[in-house]
Amino acid sequence: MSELILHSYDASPFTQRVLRMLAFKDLDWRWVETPMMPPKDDLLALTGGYRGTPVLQIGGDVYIDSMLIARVLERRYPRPSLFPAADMGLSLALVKWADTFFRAGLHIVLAMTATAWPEAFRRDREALFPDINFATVGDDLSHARAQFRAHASLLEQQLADGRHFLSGAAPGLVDAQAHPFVWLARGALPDTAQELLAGFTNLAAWEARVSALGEGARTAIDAATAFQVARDSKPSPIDDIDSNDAQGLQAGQRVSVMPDDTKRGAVEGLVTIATAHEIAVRREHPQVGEVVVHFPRLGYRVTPLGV
Ligand SMILES: N[C@@H](CCC(=O)N[C@@H](CS)C(=O)NCC(=O)O)C(=O)O
Repeated sequence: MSELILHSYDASPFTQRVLRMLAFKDLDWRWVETPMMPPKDDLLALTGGYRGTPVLQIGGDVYIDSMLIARVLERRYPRPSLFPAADMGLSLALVKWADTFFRAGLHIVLAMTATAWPEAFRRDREALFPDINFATVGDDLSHARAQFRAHASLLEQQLADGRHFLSGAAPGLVDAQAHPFVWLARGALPDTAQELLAGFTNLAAWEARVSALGEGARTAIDAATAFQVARDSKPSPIDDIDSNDAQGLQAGQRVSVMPDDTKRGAVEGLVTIATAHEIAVRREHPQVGEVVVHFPRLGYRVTPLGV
């Protein structure tokens, strides 16, 4: 039985990223489907307050964010590598580029569809993206369209020498990062996607190639089964504190950790890992027992709390 338990929903492009990673490594995994909006009591019991998707559980360790999940999968299943061009730092740095690509697609989708969304879902997403004004996002549609095409053109350019994947002959993290935003546009707004991707023949062939790799092998389970796994496991006993930590964090210190882009929720706990790449906190909940919740450091705000 696979140790990998993904808590996610399929409509999320960030979940799709992880599905591509699982595909490239041809992994078996178990799946707990999470709702697209609150209430998400099961997920919150596991994470301690993070409501987003994807979340990867391995025993009593809970990994937040597709980029940290990439590191974890690479560490545990090194072959085939997510970094076929031996460029891990650069590939991971491209997450910030990919976020900008996502934002262009998101603005288009919001501008063209959000007024037709069910009221409760629209309000939830407005709270999730406080930096986007849903009432006026449509005024800038033309710019968002241009940005989306400009981002997609970089993929077309990278593929212009006939390579099969963005890093070369084998698929890697950069493919997994970028592919979901083309997938999102094609699924949500096929006609618009057709216009904005017009003439990008290398990109279209790459898109089909990446999609054809699938998602590994998925087995659906319920949250209770995943919680039992957490209760039966001990989180990995790592205490890894960078002596040069930028915030001077210490093992055992109580902190809160939350994304610095959207309002996906904060998690409180005691620091077990504080490195330039990762922050992890230990916490307990009656349904899951003791777990360690891990986040990337990049893009997550750590706030020290009183004892
Ligand atoms: N940087 C995060 C972004 C995750 C993210 O924003 N996911 C969205 C769905 S695409 C989300 O969690 N939305 C709120 C929700 O589903 O409750 C990652 O790469 O995992």
